[in-house]
Amino acid sequence: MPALNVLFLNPLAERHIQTITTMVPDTGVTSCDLAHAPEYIENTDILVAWGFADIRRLYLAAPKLKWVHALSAGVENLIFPEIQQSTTILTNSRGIHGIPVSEHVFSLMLALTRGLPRLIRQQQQHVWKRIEPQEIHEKTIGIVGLGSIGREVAKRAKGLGLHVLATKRTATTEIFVDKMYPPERMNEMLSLCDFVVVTLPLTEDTKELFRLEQFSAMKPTAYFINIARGAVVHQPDLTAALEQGLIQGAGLDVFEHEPLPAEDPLWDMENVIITPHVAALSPHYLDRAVKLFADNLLRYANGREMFNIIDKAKGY
Ligand code: OXD
Repeated sequence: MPALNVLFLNPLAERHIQTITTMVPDTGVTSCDLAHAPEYIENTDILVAWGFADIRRLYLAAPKLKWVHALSAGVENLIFPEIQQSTTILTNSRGIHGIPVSEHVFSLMLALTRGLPRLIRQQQQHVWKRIEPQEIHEKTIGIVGLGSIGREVAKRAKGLGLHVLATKRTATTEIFVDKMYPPERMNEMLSLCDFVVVTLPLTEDTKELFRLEQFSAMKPTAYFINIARGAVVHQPDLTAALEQGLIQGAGLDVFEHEPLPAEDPLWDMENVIITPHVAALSPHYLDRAVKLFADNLLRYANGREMFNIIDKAKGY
């Protein structure tokens, strides 16, 4: 019997299993989907799942489980009363998202400012019609909730010649940020921004943080980019802000309800780019996530302090 049994609710390649067993040799690694997980859960010590997986029933049937790890940064479905009241450790994969998500943020910003949605529509109709794209150089970007993703956005923003503002709960010195704001001064920051990029986790405090008041504080020429969680925004207010021209446009990867319902008005807005929650995805995602998990597994196995532990009361 291996010393530790890990159950992954995601397919793994042989190299992923090797990454884990090279780090902690006496580990049994099984991977299956949620439907087959009850077959293995009795002997599982560590469960690895996506944050959106509905694992509650599985959790309640897991007598040995000591640790649940999220392959994602978001842990929304992994927090429920029973796990909150337990001593089960909950960790996430924060720290591996910065590269793909910041590249996605700039894809959206550049596509919106260079007029790509309109140019692609013209291409589909074989229309040769020149437009006047905008520049992002020397514009101001405001990053709401500066963390590891926000820092990668800030670094790239500086490289592209933007002024960088950011909100953060705890004051830190940030080399790529020109000015930091505490969360209670967010609206003041929003009023200065040409681009507002949301990189906050979803918690009780951040739920529906963006309402009409926040969109009204923004410039009518500003673009709103959300790669965090849809529920950080009151979506009907965002829709109204776009319809009423309170802001110029939006790049949205996340929504209150996913998939975004087919009848949602956001789909057909010419000033909106919609992507289906793919900002973090890249061919390197799982390799990075497994490496991060294996590093933490080694700490766990040696009784050392683990990283990326979620405060189950706060939700991040
Ligand atoms: C995540 C995401 O939470 O990709 O990891 O949204």
